[in-house]
This record gives sequence, C-alpha cells and structure tokens, in this order.
Amino acid sequence: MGYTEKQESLVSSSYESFKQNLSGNSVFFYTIILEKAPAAKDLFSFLKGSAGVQDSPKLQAHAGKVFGLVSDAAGQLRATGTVVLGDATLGAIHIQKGVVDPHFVVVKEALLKTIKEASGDKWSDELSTAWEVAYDALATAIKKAMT
Ligand code: HEM
Ligand code: ISQ
Repeated sequence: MGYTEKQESLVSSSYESFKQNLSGNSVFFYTIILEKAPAAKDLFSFLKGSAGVQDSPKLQAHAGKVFGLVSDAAGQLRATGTVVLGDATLGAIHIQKGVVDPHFVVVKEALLKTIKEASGDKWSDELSTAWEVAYDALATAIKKAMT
C-alpha cells in the first residue's frame, strides 16, 4: 500500500504541534543530534565554536526547514508516490559541509524523538512510522543528489 491520506494528516497535524514550540523543539532536536554525533556540531556554521546548543533565530530557522521539508515530502508521497527535491542545491550543500550517510540515521532518530516530544499524548506508532517513511524518502532523494 502507498502512503495514505491518514499518514499525511498525522504528519501535518504533528508538524503544527512542532511549530507551536519551535524554539524548544529546535533546541531539543539539536541536543539529541549532538549527543549522538558530537563532531557534527562543527558542521553547522551557527553552532561552530559555541558551548552547547545556543537557541537562536538561525537555529530555529534551520531546524524548522528540516521538519517542513519532511512534512512536504509526506504530501508528495501521498500525491505522487515519490519525492522530488524542490531545491536542487541540497545535494551539493551537504557534500560541501562534509555530511556522510551515517549522519542521516542520527538526524532521523533525533527527528522522531522530537516529534514524540512535540506531539505529547497524540503520539502513536502509526504517527511515528508516517514521519519515518517520509523522512526516508526525502533522505534517499538528498543522498541521490549527493552522488
Ligand atoms: C544544510 C535540509 C540532512 C547537515 C541544509 C539546508 C537544508 C537542509 C534545507 C540548507 C540550509 C538551511 O536552511 O538549513 C536537510 C534535510 C535533511 C538533511 C531535509 C534530511 C532529510 C542532514 C544531515 C546532516 C545535515 C544528515 C548532518 C548532520 C547540514 C549542514 C548544513 C545543512 C551542516 C549547513 C548548515 C549551515 O551551516 O549553514 N540541510 N538536511 N543535513 N545540512 Fe541538512
Ligand atoms: C540538517 N540540515 C539542515 C539543518 C539541520 C538542522 C538541524 C539538524 C539537522 C539539520
């Protein structure tokens, strides 16, 4: 079975919950990434050299973009069964920053934990799987653009 309307709506409603506390959720997201991959800190221009994760408009904007793109990927999967990168430069940016395949697993785990935190008692396995499938499809498209 393809990506369902139910899955798309689970993603879009929890994305709304995520945005309601963009600051807190963004800090949570980065904190988990840096716990799992401390060296990744220096990849981010806005975290490099700082002690720990400092909340800032830039940090929120970047984290918000990642969740927004995954939510958009869920819409694409539902509508067309596939994900096309809207931004053709995403592959090159990630290569240039030194991002490697295992990083995508780290970011996925952090994203799923953040969504669990953000959705509170609305969280379910089904909701988590809906995010995971959309993330995997988007990550595959980015990795393809990186080759
Ligand atoms: C840059 C999205 C995976 C590290 C970017 C940008 C976008 C983006 C839209 C452009 C700049 C921005 O606005 O942030 C995504 C999405 C991903 C993904 C949707 C997964 C589906 C990763 C992974 C890493 C990573 C796995 C490695 C930890 C970075 C870095 C930048 C960047 C270091 C440059 C940020 C800067 O310093 O300006 N990403 N990314 N990304 N991404 Fe990703
Ligand atoms: C990956 N790419 C761009 C921005 C990001 C912000 C937080 C965590 C991972 C990211």
